[in-house]
Amino acid sequence: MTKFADIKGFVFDLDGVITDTSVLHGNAWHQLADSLGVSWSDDLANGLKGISRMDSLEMILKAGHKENDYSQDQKVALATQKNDNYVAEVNKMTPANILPGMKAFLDDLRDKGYQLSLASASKNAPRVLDKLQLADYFPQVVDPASLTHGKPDPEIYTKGAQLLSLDPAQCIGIEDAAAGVQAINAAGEVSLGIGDAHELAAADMVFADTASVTLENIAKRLG
Ligand code: B16
Ligand code: MG
Repeated sequence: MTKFADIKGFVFDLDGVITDTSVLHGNAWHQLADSLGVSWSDDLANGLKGISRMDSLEMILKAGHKENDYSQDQKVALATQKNDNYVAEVNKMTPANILPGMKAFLDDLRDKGYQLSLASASKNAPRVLDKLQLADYFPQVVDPASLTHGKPDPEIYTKGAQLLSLDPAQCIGIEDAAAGVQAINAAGEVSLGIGDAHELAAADMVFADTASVTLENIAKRLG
C-alpha cells in the first residue's frame, strides 16, 4: 500500500470535486430529457456523473427506449443544444462557486510543492477553471478529445500522471463519481472519493465533503 510520503502529485476531477457543475450538467440534461419525453430520475442523474457528453446522451435515450429514434447528426444536434444551455450557466460562474475548502486545499498543495493535473471528462473544463480563476493551478490538463475511452476506463487518469512525469502510484486521484473512482483504481493511483461512502465504496478513502479534504486528513488515512 502506498504511503503518504510516496505521494508527489494529485490528479483532480473537476465537476463535483472543485466545483458543483454536476448540478448545472444535471439541469441541462433534465431539460433535454423533458423535451424528448424521457422521464428523469435521481439514478439517471447520478449515473451521468463523469460520463462524456455523447455517452450521457446515449444513456438518457436508452433510459427512454429511444436510442434508435435519432440519426447520428440529430444526436450531435441534441448534445449541442444541451451544451449551449450548460455553457450559458457556466458563463455566470465566479470564484464563489469553488466548493468549500477546495481553494485552501489547492493553495496548500501548491505551497508544499505537489504537482497538479486535471482529469476531467468535460470539454468545457478550461472555461470552468477560467471562470473560477483557477487556471494557474492547473498548467497540465488532460484533453478529453485525445481519449479513446471515457471513465471508468483508466486512460484519463493514466494520462493525468503522465503529464506530471510521475508513476501512477505516486499520485492521488480525486473523484466524486463511482465511474471515476473505478478509473483511478484501474490506473494504479490512490483513489480519494468525495461523497456517499456506499456509492464510492471502491475508493481507498472516502470523505463526506470537500471541506474535509485536507493534507492532514489524507496523511492520517494513508499512514
Ligand atoms: P462536457 P468530470 C464530466 O466532468 C461531468 O461529470 C459529466 O456530467 C459531463 O457529461 C462530462 O464531464 C462531459 O462534459 O459536456 O462539458 O464536455 O466529472 O469528469 O469533471
Ligand atoms: Mg466529477
